[in-house]
Amino acid sequence: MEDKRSGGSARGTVDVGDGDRAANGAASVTFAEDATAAVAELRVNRSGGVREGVLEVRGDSGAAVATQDGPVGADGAPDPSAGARAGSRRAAAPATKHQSAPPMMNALNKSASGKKVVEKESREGLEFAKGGHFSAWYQQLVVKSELIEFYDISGCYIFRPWSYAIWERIREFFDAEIKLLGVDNAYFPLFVSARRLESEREHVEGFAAEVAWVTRSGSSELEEPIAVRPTSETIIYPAMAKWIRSHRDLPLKLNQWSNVVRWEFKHPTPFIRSREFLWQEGHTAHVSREDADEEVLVILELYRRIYEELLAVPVIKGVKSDKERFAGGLYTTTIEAFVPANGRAIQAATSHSLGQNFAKMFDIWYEAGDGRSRAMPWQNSWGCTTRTIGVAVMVHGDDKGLVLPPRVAPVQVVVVPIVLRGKNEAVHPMCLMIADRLRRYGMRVKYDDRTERTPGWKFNHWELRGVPLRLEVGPRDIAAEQVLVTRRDTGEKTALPLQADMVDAVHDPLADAVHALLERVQADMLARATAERNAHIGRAADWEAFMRLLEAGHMILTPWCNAGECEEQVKQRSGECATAIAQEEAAGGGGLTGAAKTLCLPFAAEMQRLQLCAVDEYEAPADGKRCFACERPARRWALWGRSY
Ligand code: 87F
Repeated sequence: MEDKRSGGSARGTVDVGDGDRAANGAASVTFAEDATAAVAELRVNRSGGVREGVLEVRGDSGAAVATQDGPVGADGAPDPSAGARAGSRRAAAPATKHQSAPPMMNALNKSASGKKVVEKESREGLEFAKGGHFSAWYQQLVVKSELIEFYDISGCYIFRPWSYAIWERIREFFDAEIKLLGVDNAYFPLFVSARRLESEREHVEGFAAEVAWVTRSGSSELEEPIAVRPTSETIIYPAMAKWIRSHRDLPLKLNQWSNVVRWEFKHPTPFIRSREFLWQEGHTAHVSREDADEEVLVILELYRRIYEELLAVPVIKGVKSDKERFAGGLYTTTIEAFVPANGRAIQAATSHSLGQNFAKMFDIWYEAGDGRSRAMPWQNSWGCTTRTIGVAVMVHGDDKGLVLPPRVAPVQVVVVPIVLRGKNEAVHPMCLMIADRLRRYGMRVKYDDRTERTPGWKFNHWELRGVPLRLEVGPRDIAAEQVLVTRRDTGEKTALPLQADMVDAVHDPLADAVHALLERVQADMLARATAERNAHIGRAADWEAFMRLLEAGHMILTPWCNAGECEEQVKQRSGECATAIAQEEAAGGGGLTGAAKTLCLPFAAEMQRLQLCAVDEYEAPADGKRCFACERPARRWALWGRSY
């Protein structure tokens, strides 16, 4: 008899009784049957004054639960479960809103017992290749791997436990680190009055179209509409003004873990661009500009660590150009990640110096040490969102599914019993024992002891979900006193000795070896992603070279004049020159354009870390160099690219 580990098919059936439910994994939406009587109406203010685009949520009749108008209709992505296959880059038709599984995918058959069963054969795995139709691959992956469930309001997504657990890991890390910096968590209200929001009109103006408003409760109009927070400066700073009285009240360092709503009209993408998302927003006030400036970078470094150390995604640190910075502040620092599969950069997190701008707006003063004079504090704000998860999925995922970095994986090791008829008595207790040993060590372990699934089916199942290591235990392994470990990232298999006799209260050689392998996977994932990212950074001294690199899906480092009108022109010219593919992306959804923009002006130290240019070059970029676009004298190095 031989182990059935390699030839596993994904075939399986699920008993769904007599109901007509859609099969697992379909991107279909079921309208809530028990919709509450609560009625909410959001009016989206697109143009500052006139409110239009009514989104109405009605639950009283049990009929339509949501209606919606406005440019964002369907989730817009090619229907992940429709017929297009890997390799045909643009084969899929645009989705209709509430996708249900096409008939061929949803075959209901009668089982021997007479109950209806759903053939699961073609439902489990991915039908799109990452290198084929990237956005269809991504949309299907996040659903099939159980990170996301679609929802019946465009741009809103359900975070299933598999993704929420990743967010919890990020949160645990960051929360502990900021507490070491003396930051306290607090919670502020979800709603903000129009008066408050407008007290900051100058910078909110640019964002006004994205602010969602509540205008009604039940059937009565609210006296004054209230906005749902898109960010909390206008909510937090009036409170800070009350709490900051003397220099002894500083520094004041607050953080909030919350959701925010930005009614985006660009094409939504799970995790990457959604109308509601989770984030942390830090808001601090300091006596000196130096302290505030230092904190901006300390936080940026923590964001780098979230990406590089937890998510194994390399990022580039820098400062935003004047055009791209947060208009309410002095300067914005950023970390920029990159998705090689589609040549798109993505802003991964930002840390802002607000200077004294908001202190002026919100009348924040403190009595200085001399007891006579008053001064305004220097403020910062910083934020990192659930976009983190989407970036990691896009960077590491492959044609089999997710590839999760061990540090954030909800399950790090799955134990799969290889059970053969008549020979399995020893397998189950051995699996239990191994899982227990690994858990005691502190690893997150799942023992998949389902008897109705074959080992092969389980292999596919856990590969799709990205579990970093699979441990197989069969009679042959037990006889040989070993387990077979398979890495999700490389597929590499290793036999590890069980060494049960060597286990004592403090030592467990098997757990040591598995843990070391997890660390190796983590390090290799970052190294591979970094090498691939680096292979997509080019340098250009003139327009022609710039466009060539852009079209090849690269980020481009250039000497730049640092002028806003030049940046605007680059955006326009590069958009016009974009190839058919980029133009199609722009027209056909994805909310992506073919145009390039500045991603950041990388810090000198970062240029050195990434070996982006010679030492004497980054110190004096303007020396003899001209702007690649307008040919005026260069002042800065700028990193450009197509971006999310
Ligand atoms: C959308 C609507 C209204 C971004 C918006 O980055 C206002 C805004 O102020 C808005 N989108 N912003 C900038 C947010 C700045 C800042 N806030 C705290 C952050 C990090 C956390």
